[in-house]
Amino acid sequence: MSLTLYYASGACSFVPHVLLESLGVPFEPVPVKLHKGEHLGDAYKVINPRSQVPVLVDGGHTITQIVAIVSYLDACHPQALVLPSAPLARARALEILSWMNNSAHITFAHIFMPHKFTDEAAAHAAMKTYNQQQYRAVLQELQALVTAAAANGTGWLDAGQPGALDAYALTLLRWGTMVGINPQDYPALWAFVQRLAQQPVVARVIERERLKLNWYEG
Ligand SMILES: N[C@@H](CCC(=O)N[C@@H](CS)C(=O)NCC(=O)O)C(=O)O
Repeated sequence: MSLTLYYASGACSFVPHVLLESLGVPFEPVPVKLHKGEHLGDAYKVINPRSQVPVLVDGGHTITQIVAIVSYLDACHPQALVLPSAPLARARALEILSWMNNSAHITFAHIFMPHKFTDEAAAHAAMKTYNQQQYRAVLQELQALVTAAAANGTGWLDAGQPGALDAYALTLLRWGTMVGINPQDYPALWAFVQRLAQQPVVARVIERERLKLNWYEG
């Protein structure tokens, strides 16, 4: 298959970006500059009318939504165990991935892009403050998950080797540092993210996306 990944530096597209790199399949990574509004232009809307990253193109087929992309790559590469094959373990992995995508991610969006949720500018500050507290609870939950993974012996949220869940965990903590959250408030999660960032597959993607892990300045 001929794969293309449309991604934006530091965005949630980091998740399939890491996954593709870890699968070792050839793919073309195409950067989309969200800060320059490239995703809002007509050319990108042909690729994704919702104007979002990530987009995976496989031959003539376009797949959006992280959960769908992860499921698709899992189905295409059953031997790689992108998702566990045992029914309960698979459900647990999808449970966490869905929570990251439809809850944790959205809580962050209320802090980072409040204008997406109300056009009343006066409401933005309160929305940011409230959701920063909510987001702290998200990071606490994430820290509990990585702590449990360490206790279970694998050390990763994904079975055996770092994958989509791990990459999402890194992204969510990194985003927290961009909105004034000190990663040291979550020592086990921060240690996990730093260890993950050193894995060669993940380090390659961090390098390609030119990511700074910690934006917190105190
Ligand atoms: N549920 C979507 C979320 C995608 C999403 O929120 N992408 C963000 C980057 S993290 C984006 O493209 N934002 C640009 C925008 O919405 O204007 C998915 O799983 O792909």
